[in-house]
Amino acid sequence: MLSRIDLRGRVPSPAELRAALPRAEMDVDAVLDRVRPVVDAVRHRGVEAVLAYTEQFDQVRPASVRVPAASLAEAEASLDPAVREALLESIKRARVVHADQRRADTTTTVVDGGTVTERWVPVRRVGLYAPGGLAVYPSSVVMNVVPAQTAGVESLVVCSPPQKDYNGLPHPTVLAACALLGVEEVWAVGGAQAVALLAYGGTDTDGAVLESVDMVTGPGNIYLTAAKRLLRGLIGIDSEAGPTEIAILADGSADPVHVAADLISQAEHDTLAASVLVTTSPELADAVDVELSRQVNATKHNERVLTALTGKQSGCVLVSTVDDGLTVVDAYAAEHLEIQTASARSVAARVRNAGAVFVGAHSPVSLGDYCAGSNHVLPTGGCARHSSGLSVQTFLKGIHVVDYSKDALREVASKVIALANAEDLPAHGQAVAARFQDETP
Ligand code: HSO
Ligand code: ZN
Repeated sequence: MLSRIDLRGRVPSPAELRAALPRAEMDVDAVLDRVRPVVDAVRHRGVEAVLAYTEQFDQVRPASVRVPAASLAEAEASLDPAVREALLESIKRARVVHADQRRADTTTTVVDGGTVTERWVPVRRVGLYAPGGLAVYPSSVVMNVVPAQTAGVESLVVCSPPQKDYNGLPHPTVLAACALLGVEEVWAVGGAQAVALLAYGGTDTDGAVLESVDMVTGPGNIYLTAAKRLLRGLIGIDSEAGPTEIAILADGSADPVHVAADLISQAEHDTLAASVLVTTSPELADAVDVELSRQVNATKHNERVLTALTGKQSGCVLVSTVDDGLTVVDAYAAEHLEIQTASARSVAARVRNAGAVFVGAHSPVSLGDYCAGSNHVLPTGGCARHSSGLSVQTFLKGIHVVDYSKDALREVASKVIALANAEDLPAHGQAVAARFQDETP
């Protein structure tokens, strides 16, 4: 079922590998021209434009865009008890992990009387996006809200697309997740309109005001991603989310039933989702193929899964050794990487590039999607080479606080003046010299 690339006996360079490995194409630039007018209209016409686009794209016109407090309470009250318990567990575990991520301020004494402090300060107001589309994602509400709250973000708004079937409100499970997390401000808006409204602010039909935010995070479709790209700078963003990816590095010790199930689990998200197996064992590759055919038939979203698994973004790479496998998965830099080999922990410790690593036979990606405590908003499309998943750090900015006494400044004054002169910026040097004018040289 998976197309095969045989790299046994030769490991290309990382750059060659990147070109050779299967990958989904998501051409965000190609939709920028379609998204720009949406962003401009929301900038100039606010909620009126949001409602017009919502009608066009979501086929529904909510009475108001701000979700009433009563609807949040109602969604929480009517939540299935098992889902409620599961969401609370997911929140609890995420909170425990994210609480440990908070960076401490550091103060360095550079010289006597001269210190530099790095003070970590939360972004004041953020907009968090929970997508609609093929599935609903209350779990993504948890993954966005928990790190923001843990960072100490003061003001937080969630946006999620209005649903035709729910009277123009976001999906009730999304609303219930907001309520369980203590989020009070939720707006029923999706896609590019949501990012534009968050960036520029607006006033609802009933006078409720959405104050513009400093930062927007959360995954969404290509149009939302394009809007983030257009508005980056005016607002901060997390990394751009593309279709989800799972790579599995496995040897002959892996269980083909588990490997196939995990590849299918992420293929379920999207026809463009990527499922990649990298293995030293042709026997495992064959057994996984057999299992995939069996399990795909039985899975609910089999059409979507089959399209994803047989798409050019998915495949199986044969390698000679686990070391070569590591070279391949590092070049691929998957959003999710499972290590299903002997001594999985020590193999995992050598991974350089992955959004998240799942170690051994009992740490499937779905665990991380919901209840491991880790975050599931992770870099895709190879961005794991340079970026991290969402964390408390995403919502903190480091401020350098420079505090020098007169003596400490005097000690280094000649160096500052020399560098300023070398850059032909003598006024820079003068700003230091002016402090010592009364002193005889
Ligand atoms: N695997 C997705 C997250 C998710 N899965 C949400 C289920 N719900 C991207 O990390
Ligand atoms: Zn998932």
